[in-house]
Amino acid sequence: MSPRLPLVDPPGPSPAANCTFGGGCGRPGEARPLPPGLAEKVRRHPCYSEEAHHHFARMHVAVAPACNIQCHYCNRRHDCANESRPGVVSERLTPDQALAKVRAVAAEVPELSVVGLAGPGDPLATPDRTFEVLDRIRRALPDLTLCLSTNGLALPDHLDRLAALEVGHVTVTVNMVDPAVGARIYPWVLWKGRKVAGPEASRILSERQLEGIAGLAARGILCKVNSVVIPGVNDAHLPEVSRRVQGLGVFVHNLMPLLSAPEHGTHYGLTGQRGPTEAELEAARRACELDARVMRHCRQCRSDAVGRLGEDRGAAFALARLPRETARDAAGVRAAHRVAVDRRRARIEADRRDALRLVADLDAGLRARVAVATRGDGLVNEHFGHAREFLVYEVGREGARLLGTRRVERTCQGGEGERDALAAVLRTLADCQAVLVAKVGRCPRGQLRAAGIEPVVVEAYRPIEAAALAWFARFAARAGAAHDAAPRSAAVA
Ligand code: CLF
Ligand code: SF4
Repeated sequence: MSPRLPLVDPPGPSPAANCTFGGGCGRPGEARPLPPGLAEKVRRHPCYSEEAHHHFARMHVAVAPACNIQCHYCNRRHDCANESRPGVVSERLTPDQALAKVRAVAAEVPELSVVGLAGPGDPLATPDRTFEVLDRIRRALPDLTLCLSTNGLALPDHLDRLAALEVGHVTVTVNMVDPAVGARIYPWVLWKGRKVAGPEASRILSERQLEGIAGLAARGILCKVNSVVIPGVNDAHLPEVSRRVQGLGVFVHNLMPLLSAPEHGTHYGLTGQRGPTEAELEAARRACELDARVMRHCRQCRSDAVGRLGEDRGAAFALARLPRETARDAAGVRAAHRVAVDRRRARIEADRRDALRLVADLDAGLRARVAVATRGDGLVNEHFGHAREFLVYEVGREGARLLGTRRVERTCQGGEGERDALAAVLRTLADCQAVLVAKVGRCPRGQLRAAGIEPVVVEAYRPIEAAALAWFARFAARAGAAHDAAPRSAAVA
């Protein structure tokens, strides 16, 4: 197959200049490493470090039943869209149930490193319940990182309590810093016992959010800002949001697409407000990347999600399935996993450095896009037909940089619907030059080729970045050969 032309992308940061976390991805020896304290804080947090998300898991405990504001992308029957895809939480937990669930997951999932409170309402709208849960988890399982997500309205009132419980990471959803924009997102907030509507509601919310974010920084609590990208409402305004929050010490900005299917019953869903296209989301992320680190591996997970990002083992830990008592907390098993991950990281980094040498002399402007099927561990280790998502990387001589994740239906479904699912995957990956997989069947292999996407199995079970670079070196050689051959052919003709 002759290679398609390399991409000519809109001007944007290069992979090396913008490793997603500017070194905070935890790669040893990255060009702009984070200060040691900060690097250590994100090293095992799957949301704050793209690199860590290959190795570590989070779990959410859905203990927050209520909210103190109204967002047009949410209704009270669904998960908090700040942190979840809209969908009903299976179970709302009491503090006792939450602790039992955390103990059970911790005993069974060695890669668990973070427990988060992220809905279905706002955890700080019911602070007593939230702090009871945080306190009990902190005492029972001190090696786990505590994380919390909030709309920020009540945040300034609880900063000291968060710090006292060593909650290391707080996400604040900031969709605007201009009340005129906010009035199109938030119909009301509950403030000092009364419902405030219009731009005044957004003014109060914004002031409280910014005050809370500054307070987190002052206490050494790492802050991530989530923003929902709403085309025509706040998309053009988000770079201003990024600048403001970056100035307050926010660690990373996560731009998530609005999900607004009519069946969710939200205001936006019912009034036809659409979410962004892939291109619009990418444009918004690039615009914000000029001022802030931008997260690209968020999965908009449920408020009761369990597992690595991209997998959901929540059903296996439903209340009815929890043991009456969990005898062990398996802290030793988790510690052993961390040691094993450090060894794996060293091997991955060595492979990456070797692979970078293969492409060091290529044209700096040469770029390609590859999709990767992975089950975790930072490896190309998933069968094409089993993949429920692909990670899409932009590859250049500086390295491979994650652009985003794309969900798909499994194409290997035992017959029914496979043809439609494959067609959908081909559309989803249409902008990619190759797809790196552990294995791929003959039929999809042919169809991928026909669609101009090279199926690559020779890099199976290698670390993702090294595999992408090795493929890129071959791709560039073929592109160069095709380029050299073209004038000669023309001359002969
Ligand atoms: Fe949960 Fe959020 Fe903590 Fe992560 S999720 S409270 S920071 S532990 Fe992560 Fe899920 Fe995206 Fe949230 S992938 S929705 S960013
Ligand atoms: Fe829903 Fe979360 Fe918004 Fe509250 S903050 S209305 S729970 S999306």
